[in-house]
Amino acid sequence: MAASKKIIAEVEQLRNEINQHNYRYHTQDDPVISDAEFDRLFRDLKSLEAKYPELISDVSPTQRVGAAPLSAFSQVVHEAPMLSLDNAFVEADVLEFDHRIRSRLQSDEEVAYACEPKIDGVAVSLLYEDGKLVRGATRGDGTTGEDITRNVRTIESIPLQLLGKGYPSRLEVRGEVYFPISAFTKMNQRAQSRGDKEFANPRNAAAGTLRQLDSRLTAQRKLAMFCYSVGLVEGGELAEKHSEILQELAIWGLRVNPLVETVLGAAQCVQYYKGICERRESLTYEIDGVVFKVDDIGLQQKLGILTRTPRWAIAHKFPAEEGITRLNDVEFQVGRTGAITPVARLAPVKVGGVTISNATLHNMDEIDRLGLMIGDTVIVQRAGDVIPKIVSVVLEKRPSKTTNIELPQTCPACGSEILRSEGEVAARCTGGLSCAAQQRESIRHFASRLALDIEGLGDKLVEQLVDEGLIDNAADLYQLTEAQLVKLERMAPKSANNLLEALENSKETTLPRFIYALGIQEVGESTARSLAMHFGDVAGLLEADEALLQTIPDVGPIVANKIHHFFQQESNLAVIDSLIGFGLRWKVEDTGIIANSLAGETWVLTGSLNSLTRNEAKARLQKLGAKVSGSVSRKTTCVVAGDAAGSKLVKAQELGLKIIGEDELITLLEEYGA
Ligand code: JCF
Repeated sequence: MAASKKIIAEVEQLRNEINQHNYRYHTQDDPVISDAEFDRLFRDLKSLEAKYPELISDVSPTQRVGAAPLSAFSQVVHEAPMLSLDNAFVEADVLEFDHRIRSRLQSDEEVAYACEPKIDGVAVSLLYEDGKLVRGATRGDGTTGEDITRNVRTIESIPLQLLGKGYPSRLEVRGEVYFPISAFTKMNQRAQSRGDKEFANPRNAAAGTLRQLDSRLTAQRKLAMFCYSVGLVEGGELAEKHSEILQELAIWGLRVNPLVETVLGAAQCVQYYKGICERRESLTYEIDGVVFKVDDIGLQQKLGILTRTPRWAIAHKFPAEEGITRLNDVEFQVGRTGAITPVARLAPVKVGGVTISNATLHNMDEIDRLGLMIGDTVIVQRAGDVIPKIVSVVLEKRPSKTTNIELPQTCPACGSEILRSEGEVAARCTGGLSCAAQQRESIRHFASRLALDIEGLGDKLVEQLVDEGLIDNAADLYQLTEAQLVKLERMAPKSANNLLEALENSKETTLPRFIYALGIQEVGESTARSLAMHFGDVAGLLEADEALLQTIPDVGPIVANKIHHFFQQESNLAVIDSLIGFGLRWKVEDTGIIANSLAGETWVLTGSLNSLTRNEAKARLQKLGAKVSGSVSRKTTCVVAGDAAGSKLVKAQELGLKIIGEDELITLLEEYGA
């Protein structure tokens, strides 16, 4: 039986009512009806939808239960990069932050800051199109994340349909998904009673839950979200203050932390921090500090963005938590470039809810500085995600029998001599790529997330493959066969095939990732990107001498020397040749954002262009990190005026914005390599 107009209206009405109550309950924490009444509305809607399945829509509140498992998440390239935050640890860092901002802005006046608790969860991006939730993604490396739409749809504080009207037609909202403490504790108690593995803390639990391929499992665990900013905005405008944007988000049904406040000047930021410290224990979620943001979006744009962190925001982190324990032993690990790192083996101790049994000691100088001996009682510190460290020795508790810590003379992995060159802190194994530990670490680096991102090739597996003698270098990965893999312990045919498929997929990469993956000493992600932009291919890079290398941004004499040295080694060239031989290739185009040269800027294209299309111009600007908007406002950084530009040009002139022509645009795009 087809649904009558009356039924359609009834379904519509029920959905609106349920959405409103859902919002009152999950977002505002202020329900107006009882749970039983809510359940009744929900049941009514479900039974109508069962009777008239053609009325079921993606945004119906009944559609949050999860769906059949995916085999993998697909990747999402963020249209505007997802940034991270610079950290402040002490009051002086906050004062300095404010000082930097005021001197950059040349302002004598106090700056208004929006302050909020910093949620210890997982950063997530939500994309709404015409008010409908169409995509949820993880932050990933900030440029590329994973598509977790099915999982975010199960989170009740995330609206499937925005409320009210006036929202931009495309709106990307960002925030933090977290595990409420009470739900976390209950889940771990249940896991414990069943003998299942427990999660270390709510953040890990939230991350694990969001990465479930089976969204029905995600639906069972009650995650929540607070929104803290917007990314992409198209087809509409938002307010000009960060705090006002948050209010707009709240009106549209998105959940915003009620403790957000705007203050004037650094002293009030510090006050805010102290106030939140006092409330920390009483919150229903974990936080690891507070965030201060310049409230005025126009000022944010003036201040701009460094590679990954905005200049206009800072996280004031709570002090690390400390514990006291005994140093049982020190072992020496060999890194990717042969650097020998001493690692402390500790008597297990609980710090901030997490058991610690290892800590990094960085290098021999650090051991000297601490005056550390085996058998000592030590203070260990853990801050959020970072590796725990030893901060001091409790000398009063030093036992009569302690042992000196000495740098071994030979590499614990390959037996080659260990050398400590003049002027270098690190001692190094001289075994080079014949050292199994260096092989293992360089292959791990090659497969890691910011490099070739080979799914399923974890640390353990690399170790197994190297130990079994199946691979010596990254190129060998591409010769592995199913027959070899299934012989490994704990490797089912299905996982073997998944790995081979992941390897095949990894062959299509980008030049910056490839250069980074080579693991050249001193060449991090951002230097790799500069090298890729400068050379456009590996051929020129291989031949570059130190003088040429030094003309590239970020490359000084030391880095130039390391790069040059790397490409002088026959063994490295052989690996690169094999990789190319196995079909590794990189797209120069289509790599998403290739540089953050225009990050934080908003551009508007108007009028008609002659030598390139609007879409092409837009894509090239976006590759440089710019946002391209359809409308001119005070927030616009620059307007490109083509032929017969009309009202937008007039408005730009009225507002005194920067206006350039097509030729200037092309010069700029070429200059930045887009
Ligand atoms: O609550 C957070 N963990 C949080 C993270 C809050 C923010 O306002 C953030 C953030 C990461 C980056 N803002 C940025 C720009």
